[in-house]
Amino acid sequence: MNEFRFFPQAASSDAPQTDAIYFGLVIVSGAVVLVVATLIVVFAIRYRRGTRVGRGAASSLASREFEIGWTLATLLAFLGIFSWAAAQDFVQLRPPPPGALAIDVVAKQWMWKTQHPGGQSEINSLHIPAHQPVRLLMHSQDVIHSFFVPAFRVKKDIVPGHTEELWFEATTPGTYPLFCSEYCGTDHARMLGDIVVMAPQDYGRWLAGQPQGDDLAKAGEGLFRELGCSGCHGENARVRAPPLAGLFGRPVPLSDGRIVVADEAYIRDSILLPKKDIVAGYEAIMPSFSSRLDEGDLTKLVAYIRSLAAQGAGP
Ligand code: HEC
Ligand SMILES: [Cu+2]
Repeated sequence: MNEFRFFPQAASSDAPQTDAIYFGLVIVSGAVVLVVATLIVVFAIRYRRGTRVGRGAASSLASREFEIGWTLATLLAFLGIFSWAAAQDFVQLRPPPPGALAIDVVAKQWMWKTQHPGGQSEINSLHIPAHQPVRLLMHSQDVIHSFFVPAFRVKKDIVPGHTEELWFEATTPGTYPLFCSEYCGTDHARMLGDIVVMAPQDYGRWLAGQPQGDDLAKAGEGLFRELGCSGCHGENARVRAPPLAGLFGRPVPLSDGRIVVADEAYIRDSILLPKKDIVAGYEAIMPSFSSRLDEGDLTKLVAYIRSLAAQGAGP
């Protein structure tokens, strides 16, 4: 599939920094190893049995100051690398830039399912535009998997029951391997995929050519009725349940006094574990839907509720 490479291509905006940190560490560690190994050899020869060299108390050079200085210097060098890595790379990895393209990823034994905002879905592949931040919202349907794209220098474990986020910006069009890097069962080694980075106009053309999957939010609206959500959350419901329009991104006061922001993870938990966070002023009468929904359905429902925020209308 892919030709052998000693070092993976660097195809994301983050890759050069990550590589700089990697090589920085290798060089500093290499230098330390070299000095220590050389000293071991030199001392072994110099102080071998029978040589006539002084073995008395430490000479002035091997003083306490020298030892303290040497220990501090190495410590500071490595602390320096640590803060360099933390400040430049790790911290920057956290919040995705606003306007990032949001793509849903479902991992399961043994495949990757990806879905674009327009509803176009793919299996074991993901097409993305270059030079645009892409934000992945990832879920696992069974066990722990791990999304690993060496060319982008990104890797993130996907724990069932959690919403995991990851973002990157691809820089070079091409096809790059995607691996699962958490042992997840018999066919773990075959849980592979391709990340296809395209020039933005090619991506637009590719999207338009895909079979028009049901728009995610629209499919979610259908489910919302079928599952009976609208029976409680709809306008004419007889039960008292909070209206969901405008919910997404808003802070929600809970009955235990906490205030949480209604993000994707909160909405998923509201559907799967309604007893976990009770909205202040409401009875905990909502049933759990965890046994009736798979990841695909959940993604659709969340997309629907998210779209209500944008329109400001609906149930
Ligand atoms: C039996 C009535 C009932 C049904 C059916 C129901 N809900 Fe609820 N739902 C409630 C009530 C009451 C609350 C507020 C108390 C709580 O947080 O548990 C709530 C809370 C929520 C919240 C959090 C709202 C907020 O303001 O923070 C979301 C999201 C939600 N429901 C979505 C759904 C979805 C999606 C479905 C269908 C799969 C559904 N509900 C089915 C009654 C219901
Ligand atoms: Cu896996």
